[in-house]
Amino acid sequence: MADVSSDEYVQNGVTRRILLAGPRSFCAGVERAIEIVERALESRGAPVYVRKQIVHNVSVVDDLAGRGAVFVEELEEVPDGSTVVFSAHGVSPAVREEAEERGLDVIDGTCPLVAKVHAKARRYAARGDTVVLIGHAGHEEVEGTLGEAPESMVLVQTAEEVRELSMADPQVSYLTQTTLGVDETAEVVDALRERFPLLYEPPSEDICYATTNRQNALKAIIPEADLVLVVGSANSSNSVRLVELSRYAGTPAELIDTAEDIRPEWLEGVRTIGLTGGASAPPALVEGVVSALSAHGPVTVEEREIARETVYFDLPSAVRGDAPRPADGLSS
Ligand code: 0O3
Ligand code: SF4
Repeated sequence: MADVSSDEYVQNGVTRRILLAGPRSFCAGVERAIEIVERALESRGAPVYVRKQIVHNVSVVDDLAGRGAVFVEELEEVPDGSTVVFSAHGVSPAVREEAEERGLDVIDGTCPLVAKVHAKARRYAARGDTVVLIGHAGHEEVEGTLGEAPESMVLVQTAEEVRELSMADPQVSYLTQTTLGVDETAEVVDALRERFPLLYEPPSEDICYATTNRQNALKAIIPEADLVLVVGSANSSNSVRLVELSRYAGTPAELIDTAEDIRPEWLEGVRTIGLTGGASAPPALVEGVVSALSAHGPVTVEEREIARETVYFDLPSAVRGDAPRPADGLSS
Protein backbone atom coordinates (compact mmCIF):
# COMPACT_ATOMS: atom_id res chain seq x y z
CA MET A 1 0.00 0.00 0.00
CA ALA A 2 1.24 3.49 -0.79
CA ASP A 3 2.42 5.71 2.09
CA VAL A 4 -0.55 6.98 4.10
CA SER A 5 1.41 8.60 6.91
CA SER A 6 -0.01 12.02 6.05
CA ASP A 7 -3.54 10.68 6.50
CA GLU A 8 -5.39 12.74 9.14
CA TYR A 9 -6.91 9.61 10.74
CA VAL A 10 -3.53 7.96 11.04
CA GLN A 11 -2.10 11.13 12.60
CA ASN A 12 -4.97 11.53 15.06
CA GLY A 13 -5.20 7.84 15.96
CA VAL A 14 -8.86 7.63 14.90
CA THR A 15 -10.12 4.06 14.53
CA ARG A 16 -11.30 3.18 11.05
CA ARG A 17 -13.89 0.55 10.34
CA ILE A 18 -13.51 -2.05 7.61
CA LEU A 19 -16.79 -3.64 6.57
CA LEU A 20 -16.23 -6.91 4.74
CA ALA A 21 -18.92 -7.99 2.31
CA GLY A 22 -19.76 -11.69 2.42
CA PRO A 23 -19.75 -13.57 0.11
CA ARG A 24 -16.72 -12.14 -1.71
CA SER A 25 -13.74 -13.40 -3.72
CA PHE A 26 -13.43 -16.85 -5.32
CA CYS A 27 -16.56 -18.60 -6.60
CA ALA A 28 -16.84 -22.34 -7.19
CA GLY A 29 -16.19 -22.03 -10.94
CA VAL A 30 -12.98 -20.08 -10.41
CA GLU A 31 -11.70 -22.47 -7.72
CA ARG A 32 -12.36 -25.37 -10.07
CA ALA A 33 -10.62 -23.74 -13.04
CA ILE A 34 -7.50 -22.90 -11.01
CA GLU A 35 -7.39 -26.41 -9.53
CA ILE A 36 -7.60 -27.87 -13.03
CA VAL A 37 -4.44 -26.00 -14.08
CA GLU A 38 -2.67 -26.93 -10.83
CA ARG A 39 -3.53 -30.61 -11.22
CA ALA A 40 -2.59 -30.60 -14.90
CA LEU A 41 0.82 -29.20 -13.95
CA GLU A 42 1.21 -31.92 -11.31
CA SER A 43 0.11 -34.81 -13.52
CA ARG A 44 1.50 -33.72 -16.92
CA GLY A 45 4.38 -31.52 -15.82
CA ALA A 46 5.19 -28.08 -17.24
CA PRO A 47 4.48 -26.59 -19.63
CA VAL A 48 0.70 -26.75 -19.56
CA TYR A 49 -0.86 -24.35 -22.06
CA VAL A 50 -3.92 -22.31 -21.10
CA ARG A 51 -6.04 -20.65 -23.77
CA LYS A 52 -6.67 -17.07 -22.54
CA GLN A 53 -6.40 -16.10 -18.88
CA ILE A 54 -7.78 -19.00 -16.85
CA VAL A 55 -9.73 -16.34 -14.89
CA HIS A 56 -9.50 -12.58 -15.25
CA ASN A 57 -7.05 -11.93 -12.44
CA VAL A 58 -3.46 -10.78 -12.83
CA SER A 59 -2.22 -12.39 -9.58
CA VAL A 60 -3.78 -15.76 -10.36
CA VAL A 61 -2.30 -15.75 -13.86
CA ASP A 62 1.16 -14.63 -12.66
CA ASP A 63 1.19 -17.28 -9.95
CA LEU A 64 0.29 -20.12 -12.34
CA ALA A 65 2.71 -18.80 -14.97
CA GLY A 66 5.45 -18.97 -12.33
CA ARG A 67 4.59 -22.65 -11.83
CA GLY A 68 4.79 -23.58 -15.52
CA ALA A 69 1.47 -22.59 -17.09
CA VAL A 70 1.85 -20.89 -20.46
CA PHE A 71 -0.99 -18.52 -21.30
CA VAL A 72 -1.76 -18.11 -25.00
CA GLU A 73 -4.38 -16.16 -26.89
CA GLU A 74 -5.14 -18.76 -29.56
CA LEU A 75 -4.63 -22.48 -30.16
CA GLU A 76 -2.17 -21.85 -32.98
CA GLU A 77 0.35 -20.90 -30.28
CA VAL A 78 0.01 -24.36 -28.68
CA PRO A 79 2.57 -26.88 -29.97
CA ASP A 80 1.29 -30.21 -31.35
CA GLY A 81 0.94 -32.92 -28.74
CA SER A 82 0.57 -30.46 -25.84
CA THR A 83 -1.97 -30.18 -23.07
CA VAL A 84 -4.24 -27.13 -23.27
CA VAL A 85 -6.74 -25.95 -20.67
CA PHE A 86 -9.76 -23.90 -21.77
CA SER A 87 -10.47 -20.96 -19.47
CA ALA A 88 -13.42 -20.71 -17.06
CA HIS A 89 -15.18 -18.35 -19.48
CA GLY A 90 -15.75 -21.09 -22.06
CA VAL A 91 -14.98 -21.47 -25.75
CA SER A 92 -17.00 -21.64 -28.95
CA PRO A 93 -17.53 -24.98 -30.72
CA ALA A 94 -15.10 -23.79 -33.42
CA VAL A 95 -12.28 -23.70 -30.85
CA ARG A 96 -13.20 -27.17 -29.57
CA GLU A 97 -13.20 -28.53 -33.11
CA GLU A 98 -9.82 -26.98 -33.88
CA ALA A 99 -8.32 -28.56 -30.76
CA GLU A 100 -9.82 -31.93 -31.64
CA GLU A 101 -8.55 -31.77 -35.22
CA ARG A 102 -5.08 -30.98 -33.91
CA GLY A 103 -5.28 -33.89 -31.47
CA LEU A 104 -4.44 -31.64 -28.51
CA ASP A 105 -4.87 -32.96 -24.97
CA VAL A 106 -7.77 -30.72 -23.93
CA ILE A 107 -8.86 -30.16 -20.34
CA ASP A 108 -11.96 -28.03 -20.14
CA GLY A 109 -11.94 -25.36 -17.41
CA THR A 110 -15.29 -23.90 -18.52
CA CYS A 111 -17.46 -23.22 -15.48
CA PRO A 112 -20.43 -25.62 -15.51
CA LEU A 113 -22.75 -22.61 -15.17
CA VAL A 114 -21.30 -21.08 -18.34
CA ALA A 115 -21.64 -24.46 -20.06
CA LYS A 116 -25.31 -24.44 -19.05
CA VAL A 117 -25.85 -21.17 -20.94
CA HIS A 118 -24.14 -22.71 -24.00
CA ALA A 119 -26.52 -25.67 -23.82
CA LYS A 120 -29.52 -23.33 -23.69
CA ALA A 121 -28.18 -21.39 -26.70
CA ARG A 122 -27.99 -24.64 -28.70
CA ARG A 123 -31.45 -25.73 -27.57
CA TYR A 124 -33.20 -22.45 -28.30
CA ALA A 125 -31.51 -22.04 -31.67
CA ALA A 126 -32.34 -25.64 -32.64
CA ARG A 127 -36.06 -25.03 -32.09
CA GLY A 128 -35.91 -22.01 -34.41
CA ASP A 129 -35.68 -19.10 -31.96
CA THR A 130 -33.82 -15.89 -32.55
CA VAL A 131 -31.72 -15.84 -29.38
CA VAL A 132 -30.86 -12.46 -27.93
CA LEU A 133 -27.71 -12.63 -25.79
CA ILE A 134 -27.35 -9.83 -23.25
CA GLY A 135 -23.65 -9.29 -22.63
CA HIS A 136 -20.52 -7.29 -23.32
CA ALA A 137 -19.12 -7.31 -26.84
CA GLY A 138 -15.66 -8.84 -27.05
CA HIS A 139 -15.84 -10.59 -23.66
CA GLU A 140 -14.56 -14.17 -23.92
CA GLU A 141 -17.69 -15.67 -22.41
CA VAL A 142 -19.84 -13.81 -24.93
CA GLU A 143 -17.62 -14.88 -27.84
CA GLY A 144 -17.94 -18.50 -26.72
CA THR A 145 -21.71 -18.41 -26.25
CA LEU A 146 -22.35 -16.59 -29.54
CA GLY A 147 -20.25 -19.23 -31.26
CA GLU A 148 -22.83 -21.91 -30.36
CA ALA A 149 -25.33 -20.61 -32.91
CA PRO A 150 -23.93 -17.53 -34.67
CA GLU A 151 -26.66 -17.53 -37.35
CA SER A 152 -29.47 -17.46 -34.78
CA MET A 153 -28.03 -15.14 -32.15
CA VAL A 154 -27.85 -11.40 -31.71
CA LEU A 155 -25.89 -9.57 -29.01
CA VAL A 156 -27.32 -6.59 -27.13
CA GLN A 157 -25.67 -4.58 -24.38
CA THR A 158 -28.30 -1.99 -23.42
CA ALA A 159 -32.06 -1.35 -23.40
CA GLU A 160 -31.39 1.23 -26.13
CA GLU A 161 -29.91 -1.47 -28.35
CA VAL A 162 -32.99 -3.63 -27.75
CA ARG A 163 -35.24 -0.84 -29.00
CA GLU A 164 -33.09 -0.62 -32.13
CA LEU A 165 -33.45 -4.33 -32.97
CA SER A 166 -34.99 -4.61 -36.40
CA MET A 167 -36.03 -8.26 -36.58
CA ALA A 168 -39.74 -9.06 -36.56
CA ASP A 169 -39.32 -12.66 -35.44
CA PRO A 170 -42.10 -13.55 -32.99
CA GLN A 171 -40.07 -16.46 -31.66
CA VAL A 172 -37.48 -14.71 -29.55
CA SER A 173 -35.72 -15.97 -26.44
CA TYR A 174 -32.88 -14.48 -24.44
CA LEU A 175 -29.80 -15.48 -22.51
CA THR A 176 -27.29 -13.47 -20.54
CA GLN A 177 -23.61 -13.44 -19.70
CA THR A 178 -23.18 -14.91 -16.20
CA THR A 179 -21.40 -11.91 -14.68
CA LEU A 180 -23.65 -8.95 -15.50
CA GLY A 181 -25.09 -6.33 -13.17
CA VAL A 182 -28.41 -7.73 -11.92
CA ASP A 183 -30.27 -4.40 -11.91
CA GLU A 184 -29.09 -3.14 -15.29
CA THR A 185 -29.84 -6.52 -16.86
CA ALA A 186 -33.40 -6.36 -15.51
CA GLU A 187 -33.82 -3.10 -17.44
CA VAL A 188 -32.62 -4.73 -20.66
CA VAL A 189 -34.99 -7.67 -20.10
CA ASP A 190 -37.88 -5.24 -19.53
CA ALA A 191 -37.04 -3.60 -22.86
CA LEU A 192 -37.05 -7.03 -24.50
CA ARG A 193 -40.49 -7.83 -23.05
CA GLU A 194 -41.80 -4.57 -24.41
CA ARG A 195 -40.24 -5.07 -27.83
CA PHE A 196 -41.21 -8.76 -28.13
CA PRO A 197 -44.48 -9.44 -26.27
CA LEU A 198 -44.16 -13.18 -26.97
CA LEU A 199 -40.61 -13.29 -25.58
CA TYR A 200 -39.68 -16.72 -24.24
CA GLU A 201 -38.31 -16.30 -20.71
CA PRO A 202 -35.77 -18.89 -19.61
CA PRO A 203 -36.90 -20.86 -16.54
CA SER A 204 -33.80 -19.84 -14.60
CA GLU A 205 -31.46 -16.84 -14.47
CA ASP A 206 -28.14 -16.98 -16.28
CA ILE A 207 -26.50 -14.39 -14.02
CA CYS A 208 -24.98 -16.88 -11.63
CA TYR A 209 -25.38 -17.32 -7.89
CA ALA A 210 -21.87 -15.96 -7.21
CA THR A 211 -22.36 -12.77 -9.24
CA THR A 212 -25.73 -12.17 -7.59
CA ASN A 213 -24.48 -12.87 -4.08
CA ARG A 214 -21.45 -10.56 -4.43
CA GLN A 215 -23.67 -7.74 -5.67
CA ASN A 216 -26.25 -8.24 -2.92
CA ALA A 217 -23.53 -8.49 -0.25
CA LEU A 218 -22.03 -5.22 -1.40
CA LYS A 219 -25.44 -3.55 -1.51
CA ALA A 220 -25.86 -4.48 2.16
CA ILE A 221 -22.75 -2.54 3.23
CA ILE A 222 -22.74 0.39 0.77
CA PRO A 223 -25.05 2.60 2.88
CA GLU A 224 -22.55 2.53 5.76
CA ALA A 225 -19.39 2.95 3.69
CA ASP A 226 -17.60 6.20 2.81
CA LEU A 227 -15.43 4.34 0.30
CA VAL A 228 -15.67 0.91 -1.30
CA LEU A 229 -12.59 -1.03 -2.36
CA VAL A 230 -13.12 -3.91 -4.79
CA VAL A 231 -10.23 -6.32 -5.21
CA GLY A 232 -10.16 -7.50 -8.81
CA SER A 233 -8.50 -6.93 -12.17
CA ALA A 234 -9.57 -4.37 -14.74
CA ASN A 235 -10.78 -6.98 -17.26
CA SER A 236 -12.89 -8.82 -14.69
CA SER A 237 -16.48 -8.10 -15.67
CA ASN A 238 -18.02 -9.12 -12.35
CA SER A 239 -15.50 -7.06 -10.36
CA VAL A 240 -16.08 -3.96 -12.49
CA ARG A 241 -19.84 -4.39 -11.97
CA LEU A 242 -19.25 -4.18 -8.19
CA VAL A 243 -17.43 -0.86 -8.59
CA GLU A 244 -20.22 0.47 -10.81
CA LEU A 245 -22.90 -0.68 -8.38
CA SER A 246 -21.29 1.25 -5.55
CA ARG A 247 -20.71 4.41 -7.57
CA TYR A 248 -24.27 4.26 -8.87
CA ALA A 249 -25.49 4.14 -5.26
CA GLY A 250 -23.44 7.27 -4.57
CA THR A 251 -20.51 5.74 -2.69
CA PRO A 252 -17.05 6.27 -4.21
CA ALA A 253 -15.45 2.97 -5.22
CA GLU A 254 -12.08 1.87 -6.55
CA LEU A 255 -10.93 -1.32 -8.24
CA ILE A 256 -7.55 -2.53 -6.98
CA ASP A 257 -5.43 -5.51 -7.96
CA THR A 258 -3.64 -5.51 -4.61
CA ALA A 259 -3.20 -3.32 -1.52
CA GLU A 260 -0.30 -1.66 -3.35
CA ASP A 261 -2.82 0.15 -5.56
CA ILE A 262 -4.50 2.03 -2.69
CA ARG A 263 -3.85 5.75 -3.02
CA PRO A 264 -3.60 7.80 0.21
CA GLU A 265 -5.90 10.51 -1.13
CA TRP A 266 -8.75 7.99 -1.44
CA LEU A 267 -8.68 7.55 2.34
CA GLU A 268 -8.89 11.21 3.30
CA GLY A 269 -11.91 11.76 5.53
CA VAL A 270 -12.91 8.10 5.15
CA ARG A 271 -14.07 6.49 8.36
CA THR A 272 -15.71 3.31 7.05
CA ILE A 273 -14.29 1.31 4.17
CA GLY A 274 -16.46 -1.31 2.46
CA LEU A 275 -14.29 -4.13 1.16
CA THR A 276 -15.06 -6.92 -1.26
CA GLY A 277 -13.41 -9.02 -3.97
CA GLY A 278 -14.70 -10.15 -7.35
CA ALA A 279 -15.24 -13.83 -8.11
CA SER A 280 -11.73 -14.15 -9.60
CA ALA A 281 -9.92 -12.29 -6.79
CA PRO A 282 -7.96 -14.50 -4.37
CA PRO A 283 -9.17 -14.20 -0.74
CA ALA A 284 -5.53 -13.66 0.33
CA LEU A 285 -5.45 -10.39 -1.60
CA VAL A 286 -8.49 -9.12 0.29
CA GLU A 287 -6.77 -10.13 3.54
CA GLY A 288 -3.73 -8.23 2.29
CA VAL A 289 -5.83 -5.08 2.02
CA VAL A 290 -7.06 -5.52 5.61
CA SER A 291 -3.45 -5.97 6.79
CA ALA A 292 -2.22 -2.97 4.84
CA LEU A 293 -4.96 -0.75 6.25
CA SER A 294 -4.33 -2.10 9.77
CA ALA A 295 -0.63 -1.39 9.48
CA HIS A 296 -1.31 2.30 9.02
CA GLY A 297 -3.64 3.04 11.90
CA PRO A 298 -6.16 1.43 14.24
CA VAL A 299 -8.99 -0.44 12.49
CA THR A 300 -11.90 -2.61 13.44
CA VAL A 301 -13.00 -5.32 11.03
CA GLU A 302 -16.61 -6.45 10.73
CA GLU A 303 -18.02 -8.98 8.32
CA ARG A 304 -21.59 -8.82 6.98
CA GLU A 305 -22.48 -12.17 5.49
CA ILE A 306 -25.77 -12.15 3.59
CA ALA A 307 -25.50 -15.73 2.27
CA ARG A 308 -23.40 -18.82 2.82
CA GLU A 309 -22.09 -20.41 -0.38
CA THR A 310 -21.67 -24.17 -0.45
CA VAL A 311 -21.63 -24.72 -4.21
CA TYR A 312 -18.98 -27.14 -5.40
CA PHE A 313 -18.23 -28.30 -8.94
CA ASP A 314 -16.54 -31.62 -9.49
CA LEU A 315 -13.31 -31.62 -11.49
CA PRO A 316 -13.21 -33.10 -15.00
CA SER A 317 -12.13 -36.74 -15.05
CA ALA A 318 -8.90 -35.82 -16.89
CA VAL A 319 -7.47 -34.35 -13.69
CA ARG A 320 -9.57 -35.99 -11.00
CA GLY A 321 -7.11 -38.71 -10.01
CA ASP A 322 -8.11 -41.42 -7.60
CA ALA A 323 -8.82 -39.31 -4.55
CA PRO A 324 -12.39 -39.73 -3.27
CA ARG A 325 -14.42 -36.64 -4.21
CA PRO A 326 -18.06 -35.55 -3.94
CA ALA A 327 -20.40 -36.88 -6.62
CA ASP A 328 -20.12 -35.52 -10.16
CA GLY A 329 -21.69 -32.22 -11.04
CA LEU A 330 -23.19 -29.49 -8.94
CA SER A 331 -23.76 -30.02 -5.28
CA SER A 332 -24.77 -27.42 -2.79
O1 0O3 B 1 -16.57 -12.83 -16.61
P1 0O3 B 1 -15.59 -12.10 -15.74
O2 0O3 B 1 -14.82 -11.11 -16.56
O3 0O3 B 1 -16.20 -11.52 -14.55
O4 0O3 B 1 -14.56 -13.23 -15.32
P2 0O3 B 1 -13.63 -13.42 -14.06
O5 0O3 B 1 -13.22 -12.14 -13.47
O6 0O3 B 1 -12.55 -14.33 -14.50
O7 0O3 B 1 -14.51 -14.13 -12.96
C1 0O3 B 1 -14.95 -15.45 -13.12
C2 0O3 B 1 -16.19 -15.53 -13.92
C3 0O3 B 1 -16.16 -16.46 -15.06
C4 0O3 B 1 -15.18 -17.28 -15.27
C5 0O3 B 1 -17.27 -16.51 -16.01
O8 0O3 B 1 -18.48 -16.52 -15.38
FE1 SF4 C 1 -19.12 -19.89 -12.71
FE2 SF4 C 1 -20.47 -17.82 -11.73
FE3 SF4 C 1 -17.96 -18.19 -11.03
FE4 SF4 C 1 -18.57 -17.46 -13.52
S1 SF4 C 1 -18.86 -16.26 -11.66
S2 SF4 C 1 -17.09 -18.99 -12.90
S3 SF4 C 1 -20.50 -18.57 -13.84
S4 SF4 C 1 -19.68 -19.58 -10.57
